[in-house]
Amino acid sequence: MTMEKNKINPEKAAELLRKYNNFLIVTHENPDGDALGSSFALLLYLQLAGKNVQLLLPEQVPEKYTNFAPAGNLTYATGLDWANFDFMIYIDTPMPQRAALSELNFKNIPLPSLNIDHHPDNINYAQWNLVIPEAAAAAEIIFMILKADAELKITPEIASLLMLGIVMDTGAFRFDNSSPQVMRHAAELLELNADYHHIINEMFFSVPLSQIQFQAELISNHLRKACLGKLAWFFVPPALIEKYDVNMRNTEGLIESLRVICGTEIVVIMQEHKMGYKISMRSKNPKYSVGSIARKLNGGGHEMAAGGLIKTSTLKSAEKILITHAEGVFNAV
Ligand SMILES: [Mn+2]
Repeated sequence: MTMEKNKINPEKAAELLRKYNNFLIVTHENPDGDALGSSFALLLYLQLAGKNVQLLLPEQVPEKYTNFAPAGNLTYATGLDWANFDFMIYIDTPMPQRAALSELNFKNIPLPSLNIDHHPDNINYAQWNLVIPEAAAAAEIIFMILKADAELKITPEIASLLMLGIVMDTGAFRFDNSSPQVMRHAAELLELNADYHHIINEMFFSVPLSQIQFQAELISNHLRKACLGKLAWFFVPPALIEKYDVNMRNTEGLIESLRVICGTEIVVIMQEHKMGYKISMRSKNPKYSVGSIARKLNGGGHEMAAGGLIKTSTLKSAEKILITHAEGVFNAV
């Protein structure tokens, strides 16, 4: 198979969905609301179109999202029988190594593939690539594809799943990626009866008390600042995670509690990792790219939201490295 780096538009993607019949959908590790909402929506849509579809997830659906998971056709295995598929779709995945297929050699996947993503650092690795960095969420791009396919109706359930992706990747329309277009798309999804009320209740108004207490203790005892308060971070002690029995998968609320503090510009959650210290970063200001820091620290992502890994053995040196990179970003402006 020739792997031309074909860049395509949503119309062409819709055509590919019509043309093939046996789909394998994959998304990235630690799947978030956008990865899951987009994948579930596409799974349902293709099923309605009478296609065979399998969604391969890197792990069990996180508890927060189990209510949104459609029944059946989800799998966590990596021992796939390629003969069951004739087309593969990557969703929200900037490079194939981030996908759920960790045990496979990506170069040997015997299927034509489509890469649907909005990460600016996407490397256009598939046979067909629909990468729109201006899109706030992969769900927004899936919506464009489904709209381009005039044959099928978008059901309220599919509209809700796409809304879930958009809501989570825009922080319910508070982040910098909340463009006029994504708001128009959200309005259209509401007209298609997306259950916005349910999504907001589940995602933002349903935090377990233990999580709030965990957060309170982190803020009281583990908040650190540098660069005149423009950089703020938590190192999350493993003992604290254990004490409150929290799932560190849901760190969005945690990073929120740093982001809201007056004067902060770059906020970071730092956690132990077998190879050093894992960092998840958010910027409040487009002038300060956390994406640029992440790319220097074994990671990647968007300019305003990114993650990396500081490979060092002590917390002190990890913090020093973080501060140096943040200073670099602040001083460059
Ligand atoms: Mn996304």
